[in-house]
Amino acid sequence: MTNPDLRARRRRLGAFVGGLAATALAVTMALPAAAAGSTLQAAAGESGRYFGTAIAASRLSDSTYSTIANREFNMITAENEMKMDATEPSQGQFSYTQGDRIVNWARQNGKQVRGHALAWHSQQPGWMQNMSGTALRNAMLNHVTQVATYYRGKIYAWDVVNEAFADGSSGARRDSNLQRTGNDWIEAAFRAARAADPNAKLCYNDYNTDDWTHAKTQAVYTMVRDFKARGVPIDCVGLQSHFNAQSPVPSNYQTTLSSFAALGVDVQITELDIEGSGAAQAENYRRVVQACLNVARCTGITVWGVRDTDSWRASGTPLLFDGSGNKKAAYTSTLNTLNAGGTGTPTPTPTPTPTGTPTPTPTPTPTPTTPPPTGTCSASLAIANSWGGGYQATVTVRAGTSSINGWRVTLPGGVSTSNVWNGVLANGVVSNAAYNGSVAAGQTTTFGFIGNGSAPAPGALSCS
Ligand code: G2I
Repeated sequence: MTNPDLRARRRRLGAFVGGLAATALAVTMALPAAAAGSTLQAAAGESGRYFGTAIAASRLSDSTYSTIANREFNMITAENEMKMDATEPSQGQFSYTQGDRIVNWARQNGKQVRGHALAWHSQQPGWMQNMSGTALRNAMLNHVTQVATYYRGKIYAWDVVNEAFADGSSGARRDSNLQRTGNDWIEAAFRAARAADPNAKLCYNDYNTDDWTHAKTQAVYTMVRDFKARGVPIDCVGLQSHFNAQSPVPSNYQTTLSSFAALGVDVQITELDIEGSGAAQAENYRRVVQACLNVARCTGITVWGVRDTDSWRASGTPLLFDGSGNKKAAYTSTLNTLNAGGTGTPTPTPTPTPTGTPTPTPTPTPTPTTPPPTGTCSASLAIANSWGGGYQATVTVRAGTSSINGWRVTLPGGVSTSNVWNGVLANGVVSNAAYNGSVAAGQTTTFGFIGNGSAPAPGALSCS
């Protein structure tokens, strides 16, 4: 499961050797040969990424299937077993037997799990399909809360809401019983998921959102940007990326990934499959994998099944292994591309220093040529939502007559929270996240949190 970050290590070694050369020491130091990952998970792990697959619980007893899955993949998505119809077949009666088979298999084999999916217009249980209005909204929120709570601590990322936008050129939300409960159903689902499992990454997941110029892509982008601006808790965008001749890999795919990432969310390729065969299919896989590797916040790739015969569209032979479990050209192309790496280096996870390797001296931080701004700030707290036992607060931070480059807001005494977004909590003080510290004179930014117990009075907070 844990893959050595070989590429980062090679880079550190390179920097170290460069430093020695600069001090004019005649050193001939052979770098270790680049140890290529021999499985998809090992090769993706070289750049700190995961490589996953969808798993069907009913196939785990097939040893060809489970052997490949265990060897190649380190992120697991339940293909159907954690959907609404599977987990709440009767209202208020939750069933986790099939989902647990997959989660347990993953955990026993040292793999992480992507949860799929908490709220969706499709694959609703019959009782929910017939509901509307407030009753449906409450049932959906209860479902999100119950399922995310049950799996709390076991999920790397949840697809909180799946496929909520319409296809075509409208850029509108998809009509559905959930949409008809009010346009805010998506953010309500995200808030409920955050409250239930504060440590899972929360994703919006959709298909036909790969081409940057498509109205649906732009509509999802606009929603995510709005969520980030208003402090709705969202951490990632999932691009399903189901490709075929009618829906090919777009030439601007990397632009789509990097544009979402620039909003301050992770991007994950969540259901990749590409119909085809041979060299053409292999080339399409290469393009998708390379695009992810070139975007630092593209944190992993999941293919939607193991062998072609396991696919929801088996006749299109869209996966990396044939029906007998043999590696296809698309597999080799994917593996080689992962091993060659890209230009988007994720924030490095700490790797142990190899024994006997000198630690390079850190470069001193250059003295700033302009003094740090001295602007003051003010902050005010509002209660966005509350319920028995908890509440959601929004804090607006405003720069005074000068711009500020970083802020710290002291939460009111008695506030209990471990769940802050757009800010970093330490000892009752929230400071800016990496991306929202700079606020121009007179302008504002916001952060939010879910608090336990009763809400504090709204009003001014101390800001420095
Ligand atoms: O349709 C492809 C995917 C699109 N994005 C969301 C994913 O959740 C979706 O996955 C597919 C599964 O791969 C299929 O396996 O979702 C389908 C349903 O929307 C799944 O199909 C269902 C059939 O509809 C059922 O009749 C069948 O019992 O698969 C079930 C289990 O084989």
